[in-house]
Amino acid sequence: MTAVDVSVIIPTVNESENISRLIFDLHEGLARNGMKYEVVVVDDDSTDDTAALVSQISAVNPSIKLLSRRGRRGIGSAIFEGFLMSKGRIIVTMDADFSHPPESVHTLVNAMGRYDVAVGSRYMPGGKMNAPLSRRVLSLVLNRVLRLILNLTVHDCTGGFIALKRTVFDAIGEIKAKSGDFSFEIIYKSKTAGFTLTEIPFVYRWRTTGKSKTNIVKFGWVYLRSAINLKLHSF
Ligand SMILES: Nc1nc2c(ncn2[C@@H]2O[C@H](COP(=O)(O)OP(=O)(O)O)[C@@H](O)[C@H]2O)c(=O)[nH]1
Ligand SMILES: [Mg+2]
Repeated sequence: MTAVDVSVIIPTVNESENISRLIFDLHEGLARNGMKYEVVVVDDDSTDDTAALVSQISAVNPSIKLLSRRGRRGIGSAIFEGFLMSKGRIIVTMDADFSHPPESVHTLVNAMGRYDVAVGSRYMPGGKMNAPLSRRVLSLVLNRVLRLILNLTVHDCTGGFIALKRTVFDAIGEIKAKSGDFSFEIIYKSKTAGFTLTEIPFVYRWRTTGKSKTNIVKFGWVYLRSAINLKLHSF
């Protein structure tokens, strides 16, 4: 076994109201379950205290790591650079705003006993998407279309809450997606490479503090283009 069991990668922009509490909750859930973990926060020029808070925590807990990017943006490349910096045998991607429940991380991690990739899903029995109606409808329609284009069995391919073995990351290589399309890039490439996937329901909570940086209408088009590119050029 490697020194680190689980690396949790969290992209952030202005999440000072969430990040300390999230790191604390992850520590409670993972360390208390006997897992050696690390948290890699990839921050893009937050103008609030996000980066300062993470570096303060990392000074007392070396399992918490900060990658501060300057003049850069994009969840996709943040996740990829977080992967490159991480050491865990298992890697988990999650948002900083509690939309992905920290208490569900160990459920995804446990699924790694039987599968190579575990996809957190809002769109299967037991899962739920709590968000404004327009956002829910657009997300559902987008997921239907993406499933068709990429021929996926997974019901939620844009959720961003995924656990994967490091061997999967080593095989699929660079993540080219710029934003939340990293989710279906990982799902599609790992499926195409022959890895096993499972879907685990989770209840998505709409953020209660801080602001969403997603414009789903704009991203809808970006996602469609990127799905078509994946289909035409990947592997
Ligand atoms: N590093 C990085 N993180 C980002 C960027 N945009 C959003 N995030 C983070 O990615 C996660 C999801 O973003 P969020 O704004 O909540 O989007 P939404 O959940 O789709 O409304 C949060 O943790 C954000 O702080 C970015 O450009 N760079
Ligand atoms: Mg969010």
